[in-house]
Amino acid sequence: MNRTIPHVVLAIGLAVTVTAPASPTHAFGEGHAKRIDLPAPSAGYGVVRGGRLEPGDFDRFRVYAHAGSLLALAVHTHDRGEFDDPILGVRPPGASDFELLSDDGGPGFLPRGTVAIDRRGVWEIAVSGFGDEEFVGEHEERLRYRLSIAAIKRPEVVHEAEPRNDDPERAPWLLGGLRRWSVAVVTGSLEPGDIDHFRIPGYHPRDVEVSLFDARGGEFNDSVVRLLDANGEALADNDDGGPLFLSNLGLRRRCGSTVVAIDGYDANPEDDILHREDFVYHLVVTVRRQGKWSSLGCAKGS
Ligand SMILES: [Ca+2]
Ligand SMILES: [Ca+2]
Ligand SMILES: [Ca+2]
Ligand SMILES: [Ca+2]
Repeated sequence: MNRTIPHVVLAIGLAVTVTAPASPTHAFGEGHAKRIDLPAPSAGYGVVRGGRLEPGDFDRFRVYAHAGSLLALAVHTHDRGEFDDPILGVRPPGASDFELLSDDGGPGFLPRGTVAIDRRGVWEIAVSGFGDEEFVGEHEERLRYRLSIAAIKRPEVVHEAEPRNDDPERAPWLLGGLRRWSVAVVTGSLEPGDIDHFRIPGYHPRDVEVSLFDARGGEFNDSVVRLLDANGEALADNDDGGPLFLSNLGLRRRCGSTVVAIDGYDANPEDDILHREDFVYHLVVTVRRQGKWSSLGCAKGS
């Protein structure tokens, strides 16, 4: 099959641009020309691309990445991985083997993970169905997905508005929320007993997806993530959605701001000792605005 690969340029320090292939292969957003201006300041830049898989099909995306950066990738589906089972691969420039091969990083059967970029150039991201680890289309999956691609330019640099983020009412705002898709990337640090909050504005009905990553695939670090409304009421929480002990979750919000709380797993919540987690994390928040701005906007102050 004569495939045209969408080329996503994550130009660190500049707006993200996506150049259109000569003939888009799918109608569901793969390969359509688009320019996305991302909010600043941010630890990195992100884009979301929609795709569709059917038996015999696989999708490839090309991302220009800089040495020293980190790619954080997540595939989302409507059923949050309950039945859909895609896989994800990342191949370095000029390499024949995939460096990241993720099947069920989480939640459910969905893949996600990070790749440390050790050389500048065009990295290939491939999405296919369960069992197709050669990425040639040999699978039986039939699904629509969204691929969230975040490039963290300096993964060792923490900026999370500490100690202001201890207080949900003073926490930094993420995302303007005015675009159809928005991606925010924060590099933060959890120290024993620490909790970090970030706020997402509530101008609009929207789908919110929150993924927490570290540089080692969650093998040693154990987060808990909660979503709260502006009054501190719990909307959703997740402990080990994946990868491994890291957390991810999503929900649809009608109106009102949403607070993301990053906490460490506390093995004994009844005692006076708070969590002992101590690690640098990368938080990727993806917001998809629902409906038209003019007709579905939320009341001011909601
Ligand atoms: Ca899978
Ligand atoms: Ca912190
Ligand atoms: Ca904090
Ligand atoms: Ca956990």
